[in-house]
Order: sequence, then C-alpha cells, then structure tokens
Amino acid sequence: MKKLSAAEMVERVVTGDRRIAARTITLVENEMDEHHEIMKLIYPHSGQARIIGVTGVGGAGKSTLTNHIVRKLRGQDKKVGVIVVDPSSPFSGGALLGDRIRMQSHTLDPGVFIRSMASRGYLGGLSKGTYDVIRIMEAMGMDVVIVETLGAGQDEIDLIHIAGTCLLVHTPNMGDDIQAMKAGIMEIADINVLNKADQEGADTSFRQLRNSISAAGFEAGAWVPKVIATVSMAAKLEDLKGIDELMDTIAEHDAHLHAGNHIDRVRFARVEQELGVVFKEKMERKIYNELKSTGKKKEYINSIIEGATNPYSVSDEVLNF
Ligand SMILES: Nc1nc2c(ncn2[C@@H]2O[C@H](COP(=O)(O)OP(=O)(O)OP(=O)(O)O)[C@@H](O)[C@H]2O)c(=O)[nH]1
Ligand SMILES: [Mg+2]
Repeated sequence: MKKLSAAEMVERVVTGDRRIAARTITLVENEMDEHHEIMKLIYPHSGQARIIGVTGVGGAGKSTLTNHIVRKLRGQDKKVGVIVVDPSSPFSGGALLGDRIRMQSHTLDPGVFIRSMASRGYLGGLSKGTYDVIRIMEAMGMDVVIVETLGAGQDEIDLIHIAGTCLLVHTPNMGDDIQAMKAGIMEIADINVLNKADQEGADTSFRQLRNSISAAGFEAGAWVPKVIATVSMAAKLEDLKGIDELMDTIAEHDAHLHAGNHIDRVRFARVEQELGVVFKEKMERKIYNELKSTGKKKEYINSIIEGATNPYSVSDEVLNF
C-alpha cells in the first residue's frame, strides 16, 4: 500500500473515498505524526454539517433510535455520518458488534458512514479524536453527523456543547434515578425521548418528564425542551411509534437554531470546545517533551516524591507563573 501524503489523503477524503477516510480516521485517532497536518487540511472542508447528539443510559435504545433517524434522513437523501462513542472499552477501535448488527442495514449504503470510537475512559469526556472525526466526516460531505454517547456524565455535557440538537433518551420507570442523575441535564437536552413506550409505566414516566421540564422555567424565545414517546423496536415497521414526530421535532429545533441566530452560539461553543482540547493536548506534549529532553522530568518527579515540592509548585515554576 503506497503511503499517501497528508494532502493526498485529504484530497481523497473530500471526494468521499471511504477507504482512505477510514485510514485517515485511524491515523488521527492514534495520533500519528501526520495527524495535525491532516486536520489542518481538513478544517476548511468542514463545519457545515448538522450535528445531532444522542445520549442516555446504557441500553435505553440510543443505537436503535439512531438507526431509524439514519433511515429517515436517507429517505430525504441526506448523507449521514454516525459516531458511536464507546466508553466501556478504551482500547477498541472498531465498531461494537451490537451496534454493527443494529446498524447493519446501513453499512452497505454509500451515503452512510459509521465509526465507533473510544472515549477518554474513566475520566469521561469526549476525546479529541471524536471532534476530529466529526470534521473528517463533514469533509467527506456528510450533511448530518450523529454522535451517540453513553450518558455517563462528562461525555454528555461535552456533547451538548458541540451538538446543534441534543437528544436525551429515557426509558419508563427510571423515575427517581433519572431525577437525581439528570438534574440540570434534562433541561439542557433539546429533545427528551421516552423510548420503549411499549413498556409498562410509560404513561407515568412521560408525565413525569413533561412535568419536570415545565417546572424548570425558560426565558421568552428560548427553546423549551420537548418530550416525545417512541417505540423504536418492533416486529413490523408500522408498529413503531413516534419516529416521525421525532424527525419533525429535530427539524423544528434546527429551524429554531437558524431563525434566532442561535446557530452562531452553537458554532462558537463547538470551536471553543475544540480549541480547548487541542491547546491542552499540545501544551501538555510540549511541556513534557521539553522536560524530558532536559532530564528535568525525572528530577521534578523525584523531588515531589521526596516531599521537597509538589505538582502545583512545579507547574508554576515550569510555566513561569
Ligand atoms: N421493548 C422495546 N425494546 C427496545 C426499544 N428500543 C430498543 N429496544 C431494545 O433495547 C435494547 C438496547 O437497545 P440499544 O439500541 O442497543 O440501546 P443503546 O442505548 O444504544 O445501548 P448502549 O449502546 O449499550 O448504551 C435492544 O435489545 C433493543 O432491541 C423499544 O422501543 N421497545
Ligand atoms: Mg448503543
């Protein structure tokens, strides 16, 4: 396999070459030497897609719903990228078997590109790689990029910052758990989906969700989070419920973003988040490299162990604060 330059790779990504796109993503994800060069060239081709975040607890039906959203968007002739962030296995680079099966119907569709990624592991939060892969998918010409993350805390907060529209998936009978866990997050999600509405207790849960949102209070002109009940798994397509309403609401929210120039705030928040992650990574790398090359790293660590100093004083000294 001939080694392509960063420019050649990006050129191929922009024409929609899936094989090269997959290879580019792997390079970026593994932070190979050329990844900064690649991302610099990707940037001018990115930024135009709608980003939809799908978050919620494990097994809530995020992938099943995503599958339907993809199907509907394909019906509108939109090209769709899907990123499944897998917090459980920081070492897995490939798609999870389960997600692969659930999204199988789309894997042969040239208008759909699915990728699964590791999160930052126990620290939570989206890895820099996730932001980069969204950009790469945009450069491939995806109209919409859907990012599925497990609602484990920091991931979903990060997602809210970068997604134009954020879906929080609930299931019936999560009652008190959800109140405690999602305090503050539920109001931030643009659309609350009560999935598995075929299960017992769905009506009560739906009412609870509605009530907790109406109790929150919103400024005039602000988007009031919607609650939609769905059944995303059924033997027959006609037994599904709420999918069309969900699609309409996603479109409605997108229209709201554009009508009120809220989209500028979304774009700002996205870049602010990305810039922060890149700064952090580059600075840490630069400082460590410098300390290593001068042999100071070992010296500092040893004097911290001996009790002569501490990480805070060392960082003040190194950064000249
Ligand atoms: N009864 C019922 N089951 C559903 C519904 N939607 C999804 N399921 C089932 O719920 C299980 C979990 O669905 P997934 O789509 O994998 O859920 P997820 O949130 O992506 O799960 P993780 O990615 O593991 O966090 C699967 O067995 C689905 O078939 C629904 O509306 N009703
Ligand atoms: Mg899933």
